Amino acid sequence: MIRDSRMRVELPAVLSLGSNLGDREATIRAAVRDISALPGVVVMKTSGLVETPALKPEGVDADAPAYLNAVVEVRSALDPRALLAALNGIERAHGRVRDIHWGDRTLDIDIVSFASLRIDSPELTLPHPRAAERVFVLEPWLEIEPNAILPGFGRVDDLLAVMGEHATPYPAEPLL
Ligand code: A4P
Ligand code: MG
Repeated sequence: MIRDSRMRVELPAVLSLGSNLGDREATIRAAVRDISALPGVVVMKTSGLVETPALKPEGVDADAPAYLNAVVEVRSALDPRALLAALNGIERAHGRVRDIHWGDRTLDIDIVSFASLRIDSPELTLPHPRAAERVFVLEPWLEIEPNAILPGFGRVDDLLAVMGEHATPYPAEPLL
């Protein structure tokens, strides 16, 4: 019998991509292609790019290179841990090094939500614990899913309405 980490069903998942080093747009574009090439993963929708200043643990850092971010919606036959492992592989392929917490990076891919799953472990927390307060995640997500809901936090349009902040749209061709 063949055993693997693919589920029998495909479930919807929302991924956030970010880059603030190197050719940010090219890296995010290549990463979306890499995601769509993963066996068991289909990219359903891609947002436009947005630009925001780097958020560091101590607050916004206007001296650090700014980020480009985008959100993609996928259907995944990989279970959440297998999907995260595959996404970490794509980060590594694009030169991601992990040294400083929230440090500058060529590519970060986070799982924002995976169906309505709630998981609370250090290796994988679902939904992503900081997505609800990040305009650079919520705005691109709302663009592709006007009725988006962040499980446990509520409607994305409501979350954005109370933030009173905006990310700057970054003109680019569609990501896929
Ligand atoms: N991990 C747990 N849950 C998840 C999940 N849902 N998705 C674990 C992805 N990873 C998850 O991540 C640290 C650990 O989180 C991993 O081992 C993984 O198993 P990391 O990518 O190695 O390091 P990180 O990204 O520096 O840490 P962290 O805490 O995930 O950072 P965030 O919250 O992702 O913030 N400013 C702007 N403007 N735009 C950005 O995109 N991103 C960050 C990173 C900071 N500032 C930013 C942006
Ligand atoms: Mg991350």
